[in-house]
Amino acid sequence: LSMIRQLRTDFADNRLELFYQPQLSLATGKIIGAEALLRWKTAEGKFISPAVFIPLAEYSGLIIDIGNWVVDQACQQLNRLAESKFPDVSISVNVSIPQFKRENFVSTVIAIAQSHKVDMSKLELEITENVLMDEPQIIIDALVKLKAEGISIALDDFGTGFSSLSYLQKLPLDRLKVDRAFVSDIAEPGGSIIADTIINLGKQMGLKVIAEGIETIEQEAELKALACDEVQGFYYAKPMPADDFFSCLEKIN
Ligand code: G
Ligand code: G
Ligand code: MN
Ligand code: NA
Repeated sequence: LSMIRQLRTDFADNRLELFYQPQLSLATGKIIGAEALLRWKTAEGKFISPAVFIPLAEYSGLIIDIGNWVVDQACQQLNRLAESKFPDVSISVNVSIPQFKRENFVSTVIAIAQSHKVDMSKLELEITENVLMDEPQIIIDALVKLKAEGISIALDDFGTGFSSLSYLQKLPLDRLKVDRAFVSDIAEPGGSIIADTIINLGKQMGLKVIAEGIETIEQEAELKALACDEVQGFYYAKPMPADDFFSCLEKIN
């Protein structure tokens, strides 16, 4: 409980920061986007992982205000990108289930994006398949509305959750993210079967496929052999502050 109180205070005091992890095209080696990832910077300057505090934010309802702030921050960086030499670079933000369940979630996201006049197609929302567990039709309707505004949708952690493949076709998706659980053993004998299958599934559905959690050159080579489109992982870059991400773009693109 005291940690929730601390999170509320620190959020109000601007102690949350969005980091950005580059996403690269395997064909060109250029950065094509970034995933925005929250970090909580304590007064002592320590960073606390969202794996620790996102569940608290969800439980306490704080995730609504934090989530809106995340979209706002990402839109600010999108406008910086639009004015830079890299206007085609996109930004993805993670959205948790309680955010999606709010009646005004869709209109709020659209209002924030419109207030910044961003190119909607450069903003991507990452959802997990678990979002479909309770009321799939409500979620599908919400995604269709976001899509109609031009916002992109990615399915994150694909294959690790509790949803049925039958929903996959009903979702207005742009990208499929191959979870790092299916990348970690990809360079071992027999270790690439699931990644191969997910990549083919995504491509046959007309989606871009991005693999995450790439840590070695061997994993990259295997993903190239499997014709995966895009990659993200510590092998390329860790999540970093916005200014570092722009330096990274200057260096790589
Ligand atoms: O950055 P890290 O790997 O520690 O992130 C851990 C988890 O926290 C991931 O599942 C990620 O999706 C989630 N996460 C990170 N940033 C955000 C955010 O801005 N909003 C939500 N809802 N989840 C986030
Ligand atoms: O659940 P989600 O896919 O949003 O989680 C993203 C998380 O994965 C982030 O917290 C990020 O820090 C982490 N991550 C990104 N790249 C790598 C990697 O190459 N290896 C590992 N172990 N974690 C990674
Ligand atoms: Mn993600
Ligand atoms: Na993931």
